Amino acid sequence: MTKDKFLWGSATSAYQCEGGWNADDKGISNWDDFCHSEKNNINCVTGDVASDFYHRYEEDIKLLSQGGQNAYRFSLAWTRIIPGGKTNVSQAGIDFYNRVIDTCEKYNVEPFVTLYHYDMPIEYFKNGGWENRETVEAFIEYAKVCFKYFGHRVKYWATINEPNYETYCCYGRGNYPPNVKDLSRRWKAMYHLLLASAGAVIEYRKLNLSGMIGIVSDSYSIEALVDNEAYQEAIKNADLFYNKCVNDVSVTGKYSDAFITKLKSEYDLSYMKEEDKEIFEKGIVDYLGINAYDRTLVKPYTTGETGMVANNTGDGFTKNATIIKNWFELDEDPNTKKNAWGCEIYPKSIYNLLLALNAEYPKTPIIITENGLGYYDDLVDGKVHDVYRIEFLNGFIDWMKKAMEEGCDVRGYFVWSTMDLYSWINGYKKRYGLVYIDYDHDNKRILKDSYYWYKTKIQESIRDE
Ligand code: BGP
Repeated sequence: MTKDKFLWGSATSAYQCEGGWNADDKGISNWDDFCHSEKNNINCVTGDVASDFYHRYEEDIKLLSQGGQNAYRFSLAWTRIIPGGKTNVSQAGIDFYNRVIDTCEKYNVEPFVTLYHYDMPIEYFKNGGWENRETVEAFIEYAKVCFKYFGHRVKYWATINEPNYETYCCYGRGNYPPNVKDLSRRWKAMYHLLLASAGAVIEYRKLNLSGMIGIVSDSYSIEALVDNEAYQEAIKNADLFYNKCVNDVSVTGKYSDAFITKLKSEYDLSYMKEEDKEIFEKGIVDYLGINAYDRTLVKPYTTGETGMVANNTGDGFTKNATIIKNWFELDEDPNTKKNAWGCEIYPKSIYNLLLALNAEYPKTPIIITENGLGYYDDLVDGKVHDVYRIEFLNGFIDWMKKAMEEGCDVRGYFVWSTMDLYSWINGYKKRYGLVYIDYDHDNKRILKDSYYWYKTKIQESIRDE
């Protein structure tokens, strides 16, 4: 991978910002289906309109560019490109993303494209989703279509967004569709996600394009408040559970023995086929995309059944409690500040994480594909003074730079998110954007203080390079 300019950008995903859920040819996705069902009972909103990016992409990309950013990470909706989970490609879907890429070109913004960010055709989802190996084949066919149409225009590709966090929520916490609490199903779905990712990497390489392809992995600095053997063991187990389960396979082409031994002792792994080993080996990524929000504090497992609780209400006190029987439990540091959804405000975690990743995978470049702070922003007199977000992001960027000075090979950084958007189960009040969206007034875009701060931070960073 040749060294290009550092990517300074921000990110979104299709379901969270596009809206136009049934516009033109678009098929129905698992998230359309879930949000329209009675299972969507916490914040009861949908992504039907979301940030209306489907109609306002030009304004959003222009603002991003005027904010000094040189890259935009977004995802393609599988349901727009191949509606109905069949084989027919929708010209309307291709045209839409070509218009988005044209707009990026017009404003000198590098498009950074994720193939899959949680939303899949409902037809595959109803057939078992990622638990069904047929979805892997279907995804690879979809990836080939995307490379065919956009491969010559897009230099940065990501296969899958967060195989860990998605399956943690879908099959652990049970708050994302299919709302299951069964880790054996989680591991199977994750295996297929990783196989699909490796398969897409192989297809991309066959085309001999000049870009690069990686995976986006939510990864954590796993830490403990106590230093003894039992806590060290909990750290190791949590590292397997959250990080290495995805990163080892994607970066080294194989699972670690420790991980397989641990899984084998609890689950049937007959879906792991011998012939897949070659796919994983050939499907090694060019870079590792990291979504970094907070650290993970753990303690040893003591007692009780496996259970995971998510704070999706932003009530300021519900704990994101987790017990993984015989592995670890999540811990709490009463001295660290958190947002209303229980996310620690701890920028140094990016430094700790980057150093750990560099030690583990020294040859693989890293791109920070997401970093951001969810908050209840207030619009006062037409302004949003989000000092808390500025402080958070500034801390992360400075700690990232320190890690780079110490030898970590980081090639880009993306704020989550470009503008406010749908925050999955958390609805619309949990805002992450550099740009505020006034949902009550025609989705008007209003630049937050963090938007201006980021512009200056990028300019200063480029000057200091
Ligand atoms: C990541 C996802 C994003 C985004 C972000 C914030 O896990 O890739 O899609 O949503 O987290 O999370 P949330 O919206 O749940 O607060």
